[in-house]
Amino acid sequence: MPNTPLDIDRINGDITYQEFLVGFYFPRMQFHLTVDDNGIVNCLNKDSYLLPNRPCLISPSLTSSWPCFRHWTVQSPSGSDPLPNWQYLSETYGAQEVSVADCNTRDFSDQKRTSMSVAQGIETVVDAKSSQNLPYIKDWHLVLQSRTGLSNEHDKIPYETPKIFRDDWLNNSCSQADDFRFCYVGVSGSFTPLHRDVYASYSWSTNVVGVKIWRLFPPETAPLLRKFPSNRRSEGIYDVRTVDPSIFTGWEEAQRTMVVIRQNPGETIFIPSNWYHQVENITDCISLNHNWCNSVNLPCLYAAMKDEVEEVSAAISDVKDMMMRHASGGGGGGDDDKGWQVDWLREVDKLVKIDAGWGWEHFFQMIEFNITAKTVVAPGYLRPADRFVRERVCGVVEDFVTRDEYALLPEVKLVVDRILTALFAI
Ligand SMILES: O=C(O)CCC(=O)C(=O)O
Ligand SMILES: [Fe+2]
Repeated sequence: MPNTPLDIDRINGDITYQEFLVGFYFPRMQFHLTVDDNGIVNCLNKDSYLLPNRPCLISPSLTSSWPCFRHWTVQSPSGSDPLPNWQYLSETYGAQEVSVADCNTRDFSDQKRTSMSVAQGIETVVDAKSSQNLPYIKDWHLVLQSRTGLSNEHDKIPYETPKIFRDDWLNNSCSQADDFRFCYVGVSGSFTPLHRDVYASYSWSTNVVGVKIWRLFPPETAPLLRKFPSNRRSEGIYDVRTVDPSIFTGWEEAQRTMVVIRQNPGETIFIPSNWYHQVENITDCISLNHNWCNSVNLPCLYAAMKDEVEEVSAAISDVKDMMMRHASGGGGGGDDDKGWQVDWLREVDKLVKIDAGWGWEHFFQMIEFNITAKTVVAPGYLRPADRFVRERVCGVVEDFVTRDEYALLPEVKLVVDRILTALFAI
């Protein structure tokens, strides 16, 4: 029998960064907290979110000044919650590119996706309302694509990142290709299957229109959400509403940790690192969300990268054997030995990039870019103290310099060494 779902904190949008980071009572205690293997702080004060990695739901006052609430909505004839202004969205952003998921068609752990223009995507969504179809516009890079071709400022910048989320290293990267700022547009009934966010990043998501149900599971529950709990690569639950407990034997136990949240129009949810979540649109919905990271969850991202490398290495261990045999067969000495190891690390790195989206070089470039003063996007009062940042980055670098990738991949070593130099300046 399912237990009563747990709840999360509902907080006032006036929350300050210090309260969000570490809590009201211990604003200067960031250095004295104990940290577990994933960098999660065992914080004395549970009334905070970023350091203890706890989710929360924030009231509409956090985002009420956003222009999109005015321009993207129309009043409903019945006087209830505003509805999407499909015509405005299509006329303004119609030429941009999106992927549209068909929520009725599973594709491994995701849904079947089709690329199209925003105009076509919106037409698909509007047409679906008189059918059984469940189209869902996902991962629309609205901010990135709105930089050009729009004349009104409120269309170019329809919202601004709330202050408490400004310390964002993922979207402050050197490469234009990296953008994790999305708009989601779906019909009532559309959904996003159970997942953890990319690179173990955080997410924040604001409903501009509509109501969503979020089902959350804390990071410790992750093994129970898999077919074979001890095998990280085994199939995961796709839809928590239709789980077969004879296949997912941990499900009954997992359910006891599930948190079910109703997110109303204007509300913002904060999803911490490694929290699994499934999202269901109860009405037609438009939401804005960012995946983000900073010094606080950096250890989670680093741990996720190491796991990924380990998993890929295990999956292609036969290639390693082959490379080793080939090298020793060639009558090589020490240098040959190093040669095959470099090839092996590059092979793993290549696959990690394909699977996870980035490799070590890119990961450390992101860190370098963000600890270099000129690129910092958040002012001092919207990020942890410099000393905390330095300790966080040092922890990651100190571990990494013991790895083969540091010793054998010069392009990665170069970036890490530059970080070590930059740390002195913090
Ligand atoms: O709104 C959705 O359907 C998915 C959003 C999500 O997974 C996120 O914000 O992390
Ligand atoms: Fe997500």
